[in-house]
Amino acid sequence: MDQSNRYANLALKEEDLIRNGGHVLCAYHFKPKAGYEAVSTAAHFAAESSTGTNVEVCTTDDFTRGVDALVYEVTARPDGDFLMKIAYPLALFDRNITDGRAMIASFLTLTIGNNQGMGDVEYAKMHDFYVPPAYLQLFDGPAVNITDLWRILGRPLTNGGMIAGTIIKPKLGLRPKPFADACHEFWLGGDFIKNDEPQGNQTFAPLKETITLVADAMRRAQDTTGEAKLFSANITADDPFEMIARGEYILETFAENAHHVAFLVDGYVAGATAVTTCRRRFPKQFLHYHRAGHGAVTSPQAKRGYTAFVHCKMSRLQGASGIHTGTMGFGKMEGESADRAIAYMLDQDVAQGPYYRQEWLGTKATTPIISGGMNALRLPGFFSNLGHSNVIQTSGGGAFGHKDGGVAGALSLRQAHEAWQKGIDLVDYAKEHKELAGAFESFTSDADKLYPGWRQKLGVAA
Ligand code: CAP
Ligand code: MG
Repeated sequence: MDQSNRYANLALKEEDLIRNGGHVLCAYHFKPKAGYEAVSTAAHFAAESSTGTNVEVCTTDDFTRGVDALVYEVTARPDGDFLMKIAYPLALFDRNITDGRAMIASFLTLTIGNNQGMGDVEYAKMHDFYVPPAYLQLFDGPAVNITDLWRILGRPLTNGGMIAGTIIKPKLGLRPKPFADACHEFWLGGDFIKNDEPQGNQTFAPLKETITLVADAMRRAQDTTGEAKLFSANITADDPFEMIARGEYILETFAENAHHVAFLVDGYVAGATAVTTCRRRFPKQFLHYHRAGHGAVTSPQAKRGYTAFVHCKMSRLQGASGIHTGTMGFGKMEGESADRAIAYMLDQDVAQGPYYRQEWLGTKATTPIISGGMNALRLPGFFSNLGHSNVIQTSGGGAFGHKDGGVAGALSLRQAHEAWQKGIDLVDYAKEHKELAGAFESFTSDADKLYPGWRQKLGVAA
């Protein structure tokens, strides 16, 4: 059934929709199945995403029609598919009965819900969305971000620079004492340690035992170095009450250092409820959003779902203090240098996305967390591409893969950041900093690729 006359209005002007502020706007790359026409299929997509189904129903009234999602653009793309833009009336989105605020669950159920499996749609993937002020103000947004961590570290609260971090590796398989020993080692040279995304309460490393030892390791490392240290503890669980129990135990155990603790939530796999449980039950803690699993829908290979840009934008609305933003082609995970647009969208108050300019109206920034195959040698190129170093950077292999161990690995990360900040060539800086020189010898394939001739300059035999 062609529903274009009801769910498509290509005469609508985007600037009018934005000025009126009554709609969330979504841009999809979309392809109808063979034999289906683009506009009528888009109209059906909008129907299934709002007030309709595949046939007219007798219960529809004028009010219903007034909140229809409307296709306002269908434009052929060079790739052989279409750009489809849909305006979703704000009234469609669910609101809490407790405080009237908005929820990402409802945003996703409508805009990336049943429409992902329609028989007449080959694929549709959201590449950007626009949130008007009336809806933006209903989201929690971040309560804490890198500024709060710089304050704990005694850094300048503006441009406080890279927080040198690691992930305790191996990803799984360390019992409590070797885990805590690794934490202590890294903290003697670095700032920030996170649980790896699957680490929690495995039977070989009970959370309560591990956290007790890690809290002690933090105290000792702080005493030894005279520096504040940070730990991002994974509290992800299916059950919000389990998450709360973990968080409460962790804060109680870290005691006088409880404000040095961030909470890590595997936000993609555990979903919006888990993120919001953490954001609302522990609003004073840095909410570390790990995105493990996102690649299933955000990968450029995926034709459905939404992009990494969209995923990260949703996390700022939910209140992530920081989210893994990718290494923009400088690390081991999928990504490219243009992904810096994700970081700008997260930490600026006005940012241009692929299709929409978003004003965040004072919403706190979400800090880019840069991780995945990084080491000291890769940092300068990354920072130059991004244009700044106000990020949390976590190197797992890049720290504990250092030939001289975790302390040297941590120091090499700090030294690489210093060299970039000072505008000094990394090889030249390594001549005066042995841990950084050690990183060249530890990651020789990177060194050869990024710094040809490094061996001669550092007097290292081939
Ligand atoms: C990195 C990491 C991170 C990924 C996540 C890992 O370890 O701990 O989870 O970087 O990817 O498990 O691979 P390494 P992203 O430093 O040893 O690579 O940040 O892109 O979400
Ligand atoms: Mg990991």
